[in-house]
Amino acid sequence: MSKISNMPKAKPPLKPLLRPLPYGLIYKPGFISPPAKQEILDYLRTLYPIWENRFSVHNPPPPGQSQRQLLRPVYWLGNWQFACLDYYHPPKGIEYRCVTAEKFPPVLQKLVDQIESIAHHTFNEKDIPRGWHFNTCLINYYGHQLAGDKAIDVARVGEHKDFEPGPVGSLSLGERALFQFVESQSKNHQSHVVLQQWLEDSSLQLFAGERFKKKLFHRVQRVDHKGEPILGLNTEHFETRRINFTFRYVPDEHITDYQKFPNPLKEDIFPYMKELAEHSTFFTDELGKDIGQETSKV
Ligand SMILES: O=C(O)CCC(=O)C(=O)O
Repeated sequence: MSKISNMPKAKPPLKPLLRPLPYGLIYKPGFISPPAKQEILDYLRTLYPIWENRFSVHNPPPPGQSQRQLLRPVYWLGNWQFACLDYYHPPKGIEYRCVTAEKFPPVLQKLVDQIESIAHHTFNEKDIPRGWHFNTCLINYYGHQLAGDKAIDVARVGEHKDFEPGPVGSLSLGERALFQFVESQSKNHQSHVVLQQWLEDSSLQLFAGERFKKKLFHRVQRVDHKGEPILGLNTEHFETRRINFTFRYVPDEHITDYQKFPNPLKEDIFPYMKELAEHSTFFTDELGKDIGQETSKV
């Protein structure tokens, strides 16, 4: 008998327990390095997200619906799709939906370049429209609304589709979120969960194609509540425990400077532009250009 047989067997190296995901879906835990995460958090602490209403004077609630505030503070980069402008929704809803906004900071641009390259290497050409690149980012803050002595958990997003053409890339920071792709026949039918994925801190998710991007809806069902909130963010009366960035593509010709918007729509979004301008030289300049234009006409 060899001595070796009495020795404890060497354990096989631990493999990450990753299931093979179907075509159209990519998930990479740990995609954001710790230094990049720190840089993103430092950047987030310079932003002042806003609370938007879903409707406005010139886009009032349809019959049966009433004015409501979005469930979370948001910030957009590249272009701002104010909820009251009804979001970018081709083929019909393309004009005056996207207002020119601030550029991505270098740390996000670097990650975006990597994500685009992953998309080109993984997805079929037919699922990547000509000219596709990430030029739009929605930053969603998930957490608790603090109202007096009450803390209301609003960390969820109802089922919807992102209508911008091509793949969508999503980066997550903070507590993990349960993200679901669902099949939905109508508002009166219960949706059926097709696939769900926990989106962890520092992870990347990318989705594209007929099934995950075009056919299925997606939603955030809940966000864990196990760690500490993310501190130092400028979200008054709101405790944030997760931040998500979704990167999208809007063709440049559908992104319009504020000063070029028709007056009724300008009136609707002016209060938001003003609020953003309180902390952003970019938005101050955009409003300034508009005033310049008005006076130059006189
Ligand atoms: O927070 C997330 O993971 C997803 C956000 C989302 O669905 C969206 O921005 O459209």
